[in-house]
Amino acid sequence: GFLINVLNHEAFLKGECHTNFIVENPSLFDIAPKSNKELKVLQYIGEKVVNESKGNKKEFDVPVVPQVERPDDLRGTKQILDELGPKGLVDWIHSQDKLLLTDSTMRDAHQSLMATRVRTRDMVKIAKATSVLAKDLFSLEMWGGATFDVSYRFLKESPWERLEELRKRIPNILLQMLLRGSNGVGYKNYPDNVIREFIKQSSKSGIDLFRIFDSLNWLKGMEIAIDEVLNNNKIAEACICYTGDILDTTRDKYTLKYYVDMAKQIEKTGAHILAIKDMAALLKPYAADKLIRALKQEISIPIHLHTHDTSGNGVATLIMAAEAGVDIVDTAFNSMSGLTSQPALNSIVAALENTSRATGFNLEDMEEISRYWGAVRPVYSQFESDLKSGTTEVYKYEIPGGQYSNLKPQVESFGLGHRFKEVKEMYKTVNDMVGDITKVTPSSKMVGDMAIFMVQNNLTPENIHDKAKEMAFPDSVVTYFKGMMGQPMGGFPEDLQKLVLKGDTPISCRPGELLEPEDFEVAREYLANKYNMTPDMKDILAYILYPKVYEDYLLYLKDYGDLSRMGSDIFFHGLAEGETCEVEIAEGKIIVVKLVEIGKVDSDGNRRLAFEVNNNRREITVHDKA
Ligand code: 3PY
Ligand code: ZN
Repeated sequence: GFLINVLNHEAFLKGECHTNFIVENPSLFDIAPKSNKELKVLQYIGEKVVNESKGNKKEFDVPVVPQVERPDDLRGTKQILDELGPKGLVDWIHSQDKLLLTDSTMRDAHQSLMATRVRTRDMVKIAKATSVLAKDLFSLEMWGGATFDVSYRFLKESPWERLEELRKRIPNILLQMLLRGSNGVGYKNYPDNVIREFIKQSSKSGIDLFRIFDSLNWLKGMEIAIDEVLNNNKIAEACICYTGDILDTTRDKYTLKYYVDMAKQIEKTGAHILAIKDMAALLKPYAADKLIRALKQEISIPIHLHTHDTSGNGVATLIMAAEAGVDIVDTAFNSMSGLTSQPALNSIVAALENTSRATGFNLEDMEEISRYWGAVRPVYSQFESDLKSGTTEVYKYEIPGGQYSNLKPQVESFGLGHRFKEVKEMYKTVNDMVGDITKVTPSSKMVGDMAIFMVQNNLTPENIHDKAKEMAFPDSVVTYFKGMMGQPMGGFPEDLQKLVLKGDTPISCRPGELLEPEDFEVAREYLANKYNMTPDMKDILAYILYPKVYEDYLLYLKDYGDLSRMGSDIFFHGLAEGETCEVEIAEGKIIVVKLVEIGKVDSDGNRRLAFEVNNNRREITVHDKA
C-alpha cells in the first residue's frame, strides 16, 4: 500500500523526487495482478488493445434500459400453453382477430445483420422490459439457427445459459427456436438419439416452440424432430421453405400447387402450426396474398409467416399476408430490422392501427425497446455487411438473409474479396447446376461453398467435368451429393454427382437410419476426465454437436476465464487510454479497471500496459503482433 502510494504520487509521476533506488529495484513493488481472475481480465483487455483496437476506441452510448415493474398477474402466450397445452394454444390463435407478432431480434435479426454476434448480456439487460412492455408478443425467437455454434465459437459463452437466463426473466412469452430438422443446430445430420435428446434438453431449459425445417423441403428430414417435440408436449411448428416465385409462370418447379401439397402433408404429421419460411426474402407481396389465401382454403392449422426485408418489400409482404388471413408474422424491433433482417415490428404495429388486424401493441413502449437496441447495435458494427439499402438483386441470387452477412467474410477469407460479385453470380449458376433447390442451412452453405470453389479454381459448368476430375470438392458438396443432407425434389444431377463422389455410392434413405446412436456416457467420461468437470447433458450435447468448437471453448475459459459479464464494448473493443470500466468477474464481484498507459514496443516486440484496478496500479506485458 505505502509503496503504491509513492508510485502514484504526483511528484513521483512527474519525476520530481529522487527515486533512483525505487526505479532501479522494481521488485519492491508488487504490481502484478492480484488474483488469477483479475490477471485474465487484464490480459484479455490488453490483447484487444495492443493487437486490435490499438487504443483507438470509438465512444459508445450507454443503452438505456426502460425501467418497468413486473405486475404479479403478468400473463401471456406462455401461460396459455402451460395451462391449456399445444391444442389449447392453437384454439386461442384461431380465436384472435389481431395479427399476432413474433419478435426475432434476439435470433434471426442479429444472425442476418451482424453474423449472429449479439451477446447474452445485451439480451438479458432488456429481457424484463421486453416481458412487460411487449407482453402481447406471440413469441420471441431467441435461440437456435446459428446462435448455438456462434455462442461457443466466437462469443465464448454458453448458449444454454442464455436460454435459461432469458427464460427466468421472461416468464410470460413463448420462447421459440429454429431447428434445422435432422441437422439440429448444426450443418450435418446427427443420429436420431442426438436430435431427440437435444429437443428434450431444450424443452427443459425453456424452449416452448420449435420451428423445424428441412433444407431440401424433404419431409422425412423433419419426422424425428416433429415427433420428439410432440412427445415433450411443446409446440411443433413445421416449415415449408419458400423459394422461386409462384407468380412467375415460366418457372414450374416451385408452384402454388407444390406449396399447397406440402402444406397438406405437414398438417398430417401432427404439427401444430405451419410456417412459411421465406429465408431469402423471395415472397413478393402479391405472391404472399395468393399463397396465404390458397393455404387458408386447404389446411386448418394456423399459419406463421417468416420473411426477410432484403428487397425492401418485407413490410408490404406482411401486410398483404395479414390481409389474406395469416395468423402470425415474424418481425424485429425497428432498430434491428430491415435489409437482410426481418421487416420492422413497430412499423407493422403502426400500419395496422385502427384496422381489423390491429395488433394491440402500444407504439411508445415498442419505441423504448427499439431505442435500447439502437444503442446496442453500433458496438457490433464491425460485423455488419455493407448493404445500405434494399436490393432487388436478391430475387436473382436467392441468398438467404442469414447467409448474406457471412458470405462476404467467407469469400474474403479465401482471398477472393475482390471477386464477390462473381461469387454471387456463381451462387446462382450452382443453383441451376444442381437443379434449382431450396437454399437454406445447410443446403445454402453447400451452394455457397461450391460457388467459392468454382470461382477459386476458375471452373464453369462447361469445363468442370474435365477440369475437376482429380479435384476434391468441399466437404459440404460431397456430403450433399452423398445424400447426407437428404433428398432434393427431382433428385441429383447424375453427371455432377459422379464427378463429386468419385466412385462412392450415394444413399437414398434417411441419413439418421444409418448413423449409429451416440453413446452419451462415452462423451460424459471423456469430458470428465480430460477437463476435470462434471458434465451435464447440456455440456455433453454441446460436445457431441460441435466437438472441436466446444473443446476450444473450454480451453479458452481456462486462459481468460468467463468473460460473459464483461460489457460488450469492452469485450469487442477493449479500453481507450484513460478509460475506466467496471467488470463483473464473478456473480456480484465487480472490479474497476482503468487503462492508464500503453507502453512503447520494446526490442522483443512486447508492450507494457499500465492499469489501475480498484485504484491499485497493475502492469502486464502483451506481445504486439504488428
Ligand atoms: C438458419 O438455419 O440458421 C437460418 O436462419 C436459416 O434461414
Ligand atoms: Zn430467416
